[in-house]
Amino acid sequence: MNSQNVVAGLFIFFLGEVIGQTDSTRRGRCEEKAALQAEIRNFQESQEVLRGEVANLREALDSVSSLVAYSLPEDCSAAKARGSWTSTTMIKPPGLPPRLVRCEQREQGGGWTVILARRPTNNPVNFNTTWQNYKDGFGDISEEFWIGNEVLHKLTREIPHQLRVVITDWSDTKEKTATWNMFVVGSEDNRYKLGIDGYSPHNSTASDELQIHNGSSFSTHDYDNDIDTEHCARQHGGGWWYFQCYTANPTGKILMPFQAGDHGMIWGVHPKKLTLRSLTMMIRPVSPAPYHH
Ligand SMILES: [Ca+2]
Repeated sequence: MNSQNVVAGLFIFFLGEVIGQTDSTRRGRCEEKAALQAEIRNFQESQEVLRGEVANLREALDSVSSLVAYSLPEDCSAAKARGSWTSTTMIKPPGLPPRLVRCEQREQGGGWTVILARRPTNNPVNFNTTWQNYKDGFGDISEEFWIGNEVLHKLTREIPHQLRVVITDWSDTKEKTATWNMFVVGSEDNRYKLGIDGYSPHNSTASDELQIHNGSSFSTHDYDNDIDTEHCARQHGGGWWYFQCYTANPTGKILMPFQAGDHGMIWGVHPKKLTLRSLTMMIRPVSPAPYHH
């Protein structure tokens, strides 16, 4: 064998080795690819399983939430009937989702759901607001708020309710109160029309400034439903059952004693007109705990 043949033989040998190695690398890559594909399949399968479990959990959570909602009291009188004395209570009004409300459980036997609260505060709530806000309710239930016209309608549409008002004015910080034995709020289609009657003079130290609002539609600065040629809500700065325009303006601005103006939180007309410092309105069923599931 001459040296040329040796070189050729070596060359062929190394070429064979290189080709063999390339083949094994290719085989290795194929195996890796198959393993990766299997892992991806496994991952996809476990993802499907997880998705199923999340759906099951969601379903379980829904039924727990509806159970909780079902077991909540419909209003503060139902809460009182179950022995609740707390002022902040989660209720489930008929036909509406659960919501936090303020209850008055001590005054006059309790069971009152507070629907409007006003008092001087460092963070006054803007009551000169939209139809939508008055529909849904707004403010802070530990300070100033409006409960919402939809809640008022749903609570009062089937169950006879009474209304109680507690006011103070700047000249006399002693509370004055008044009670009406009929209070009902119509649907939004009826522009949340007010029904009020049955002022009880023997039970009241505040004058009846609401009876005259009976039958009025609700108005806000973006909806003029009053019978006046003017837009009472814009003129007087609240959302209310204005007519021509008011004898009580509970959602007006809280004015200081030295201020004056018809846009204020006013109770009554001259010479009985009071500029109010605080006001609370609350309702309860005439008969206790009348709701049925
Ligand atoms: Ca008008």
